[in-house]
Amino acid sequence: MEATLKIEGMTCEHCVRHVTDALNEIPGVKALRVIVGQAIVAYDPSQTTPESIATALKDVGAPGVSVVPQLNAKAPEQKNCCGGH
Ligand SMILES: [Cu+2]
Repeated sequence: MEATLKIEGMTCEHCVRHVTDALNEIPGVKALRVIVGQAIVAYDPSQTTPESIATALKDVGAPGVSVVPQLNAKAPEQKNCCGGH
């Protein structure tokens, strides 16, 4: 699963590295792309949730972390054109 996290309090590349390291230390989480203000992560839903990732980031000093709702979260269901059965 992937999640997009909006992160307040990041201002420079140092913050990016700090957040990236923190993400990669969370069991089941891999930082895919981290930029100032935002992180995209891959996570194992059996080990963690976006909410607990956000909590972990707050613990390492990112003051405001919110999980961006995945607008396309339902896409993988792939209902077929006749409405399924
Ligand atoms: Cu910084």
